Amino acid sequence: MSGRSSFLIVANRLPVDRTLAPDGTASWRRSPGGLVTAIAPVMQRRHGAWAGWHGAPDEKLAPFEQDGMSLIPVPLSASEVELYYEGFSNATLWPLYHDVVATPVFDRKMWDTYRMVNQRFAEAAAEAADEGAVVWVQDYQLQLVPAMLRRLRPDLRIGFFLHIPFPPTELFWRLPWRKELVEGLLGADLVGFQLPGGASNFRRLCRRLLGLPYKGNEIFLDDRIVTTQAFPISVDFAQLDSLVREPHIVARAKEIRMELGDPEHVLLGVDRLDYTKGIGQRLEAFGELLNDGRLRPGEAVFVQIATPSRERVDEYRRLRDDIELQVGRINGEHAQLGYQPVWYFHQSYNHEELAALYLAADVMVVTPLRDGMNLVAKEYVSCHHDLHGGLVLSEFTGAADELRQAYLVNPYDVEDVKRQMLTAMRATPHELARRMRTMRRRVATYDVDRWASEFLTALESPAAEPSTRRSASWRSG
Ligand code: ADQ
Repeated sequence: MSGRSSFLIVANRLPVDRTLAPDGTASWRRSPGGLVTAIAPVMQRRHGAWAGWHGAPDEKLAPFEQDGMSLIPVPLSASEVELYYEGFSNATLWPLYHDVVATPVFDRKMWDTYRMVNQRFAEAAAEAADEGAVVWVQDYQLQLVPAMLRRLRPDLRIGFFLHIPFPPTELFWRLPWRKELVEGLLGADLVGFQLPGGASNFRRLCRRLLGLPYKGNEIFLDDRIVTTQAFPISVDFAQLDSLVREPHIVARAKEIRMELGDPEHVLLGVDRLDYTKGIGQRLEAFGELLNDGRLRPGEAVFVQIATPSRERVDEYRRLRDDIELQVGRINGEHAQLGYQPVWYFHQSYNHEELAALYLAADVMVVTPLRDGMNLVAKEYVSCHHDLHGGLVLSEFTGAADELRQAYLVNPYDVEDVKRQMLTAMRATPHELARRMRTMRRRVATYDVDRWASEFLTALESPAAEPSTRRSASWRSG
């Protein structure tokens, strides 16, 4: 099977974006983000390949090379993008897995398309993988791929990682196609989750839905064992830490504060514009602090960066209108000549500008209603070698499990959010440094490299090998 890869990533998107030069020529640029950075060295070492959609509907592209990676574009038609991606992935699974904070859509056509597209990804992977290769499937858009791929290629070692939370049985149970989805995941040798809670939700579900026994991390199928385990994802700490020490980033951070009118406190939110992120909740808290007079006019500004996201899904369009109305109200009521309380940007930023913003912010406000991990919180911590800065962090993020020294909040409790925002603003430098030091130690130790290498080590350990059969002395536990 020469020309095939011994290491393969399968993800909804390829790790590249197409850019158009003014003269119309197209080229590919590596997308920003920790996943590619963490995996790139492994890809180069093992002649790795990556199968995923290239981002343009109704276009078929031949495989190509970029940055030492073989990229295998998986085509999607416009209607598949609508039904598989915007539909089943983002209007059904996304809200269902995030505590049903929006109502999931259950639509048979969406499901049929999801299944069909997952089959296409599995076939692309089967075609590209060398004998005995390691295949790592990513995220909720491709939950059927592990079983489909195993059927085509039983020789492979298959891992799956879910980037979003895995819900409790009671919520998952609503899904009309619950059995197929769980069987899809069980095609993997190793199923990874952000938190131990997600892994145990999954094991309990397998027992209740399929009657499968488990012990510890292992689920026992008739002929093999599936390992389930938490691998909390992280960021490239060293890269961010050195970036914010560069003079041009330091200068830019100072400039940002000046441009905001040099207030005492700069509060910052950075998110994809998504209803799970609790953007409305934090703006409400900030607005009330101004209404109550607990913040003096001019004392603090709130900068909210909201990356455009899933703009063709109804719920996201409504969210954008709601947030913009809320920002307009707060500014209408509290702005003065020379003072604007909320600065709202519906834009994407490059990583240098984002790093300067993190460095400029005294308080980072991260208030999701539910979030698998939340990398923004870890990025903020990585950018504060000055040990200045307070992190207000929702208890409902995966990151809250590790960053215990944050100012933890229940985002549903507006008084709690207000109190913790104020506490962070009024904290002494000594108190901020104490908290920040511990959080930085954690992120520096568990960075994204460690995440990837721990996952791959577990996937390739003998216990996870597909041939493993055990006459295990398990109990149904
Ligand atoms: P997301 O829901 O996208 O990720 P998050 O973990 O915060 O959430 O990652 C967002 C990333 O986008 C960060 O790296 C951030 O810097 C970047 N970003 C945000 N706004 C930006 C902007 N305006 N311009 C440029 N970059 C911006 C999903 C799950 C999370 C999980 C991750 C990784 O929902 O829970 O942490 O995957 O597994």
